[in-house]
Amino acid sequence: MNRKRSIALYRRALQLIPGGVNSPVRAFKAIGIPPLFIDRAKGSKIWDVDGNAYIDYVGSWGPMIMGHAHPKILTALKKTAPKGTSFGAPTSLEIELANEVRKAFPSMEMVRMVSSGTEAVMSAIRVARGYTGRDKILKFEGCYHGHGDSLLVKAGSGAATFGIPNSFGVPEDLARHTLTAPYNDLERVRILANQFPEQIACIIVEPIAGNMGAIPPGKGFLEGLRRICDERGIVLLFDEVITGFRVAYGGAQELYGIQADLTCLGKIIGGGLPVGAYGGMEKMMEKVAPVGGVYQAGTLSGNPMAMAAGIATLEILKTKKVYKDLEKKTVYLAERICESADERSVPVAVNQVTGMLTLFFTEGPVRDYATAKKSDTKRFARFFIEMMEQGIYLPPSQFEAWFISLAHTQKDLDKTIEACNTAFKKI
Ligand code: KE4
Repeated sequence: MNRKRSIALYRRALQLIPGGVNSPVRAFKAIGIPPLFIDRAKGSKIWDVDGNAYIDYVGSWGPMIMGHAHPKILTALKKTAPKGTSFGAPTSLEIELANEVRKAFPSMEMVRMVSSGTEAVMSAIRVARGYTGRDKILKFEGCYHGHGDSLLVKAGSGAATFGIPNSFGVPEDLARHTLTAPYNDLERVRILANQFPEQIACIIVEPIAGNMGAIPPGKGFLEGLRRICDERGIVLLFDEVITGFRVAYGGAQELYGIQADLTCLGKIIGGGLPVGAYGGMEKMMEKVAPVGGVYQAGTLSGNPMAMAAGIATLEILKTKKVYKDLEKKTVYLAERICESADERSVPVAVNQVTGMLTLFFTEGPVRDYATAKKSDTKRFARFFIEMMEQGIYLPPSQFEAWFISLAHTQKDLDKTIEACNTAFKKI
C-alpha cells in the first residue's frame, strides 16, 4: 500500500508535536513504522490520507461504538452548532445526559461532566480522599486510568509496598500514596488493606481491564473488592471509561450486578467529542464544589456539542438488541481467530467481553499483567503490519483492546478472519 502522504505528514508533525502525535499510543512505537494519518471515516471504515481503506477496530479507542459519522450524531451536531458551541453556563442538555447516565448507572445518584476520562478519574479520586479524609489509593498493575499523577505509579521493587513513579515529573512523595496489587489478586488486596487500616481512600479498578489487553475479572474478584471496601470504609471506584455503555448499557455494573460507590465514564458518552463524567452516591458527590469543599472545575465541562453527541449516542444504544448484536459479533470474531491460529499452530489466547476483545500472542490464559506480558510483542507487531496491508486497522499495541461497533458487518468480520488466516501463515 502507498502511504507517502502519511509519511510526509508525519515528518512535518514531528517538527511541531512531541513524537508527531497528540497521544503517545498513536505513534505506532510498538510496531516500529510511521503512523497512519487519517483523512475520514464512515461506519466501520476508516481511510488514510493516501486513500487506503481499512476496517477499523480502534474506533477512536472506544467512543465509536455506533460506527463513525453516524447520521444521528451528525444531525444532533448540525442542530446544536448554529446555536453556539460553548457558553460556560448551564444548559438543559447537561441535565438530559446526566439523567440518561443515572438511568443506566443507578449507583451514579449524582453526575459531574468533565472533558476527558483522565479528568473524571482525577476528580473522583479527589472526592474519595475528601470524603474519607484518607490519602492512600490502591490500583492494579496493568490498569490505566488516564495520566493523573497519582495513577502514573507502579509497584515498588520487591517487597516494597509503596508505589514509585512510572513517569518523570511525578513526585515520589505523591507516588508513595498509591498502592498496587496484581489484577484479580484479592489476597494481596486484603494484605494491603490490613497493612494500612483506615488509610486507603479508594480502590480504583477497571472492572474489565482493557489497558493490558482485555482481561475480564476472575470469579469473585469484583464481589471480593466490594466486600473489602464495605468492611473497611474504602470507596470502591469503578473506572468504566472503556466499559461504560460498551459491555452493556449499564457497563460492568449491569453485567456483573455489582454497584460501585463512585464511577468514571468517558469515550462513548461523548459520541466522539471530548466528554468524561464521574459520579456516585449523593453523600459523596455533595462534597464537590460548589456544594462541598472538594474543588473541581472546567471551562468546557458539559459542552453543548459534546452533550448533544452523547445524548444521540445513548439514544442509539439504549435498545437491548444492541448488546445482543455486539456480543454475537464479538464471540464470532474471537472464535474464528482462535480457530485460524490453531490451524496454523500459532499460540494465542483471546479474551473477549461484549464489544471488545484482545488477541494475545501467548499460550495463555491471560488473567493479569504478568501473564499478559508473556505475549510475543514482536510477533504482534508483524501481525499488525500484515493485517494493515490487508486493510484491517488494529490498535497498534499488544496491550490494547479491539473495539467492535454496531457498524461492523458480517462481511467485515469474515474479511478480518481471511486476513488473519494469511497473517498467521506469514508471521
Ligand atoms: P482519556 O483521558 O484518554 O479520555 O481517558 C483516560 C482513560 C481512563 N480510564 C480508562 C480505563 C482508559 O482506558 C482511559 C484511556 N484509554 C486509552 C486507551 N486504552 C486512550 C488512548 C490514548 O491514550 O490515546
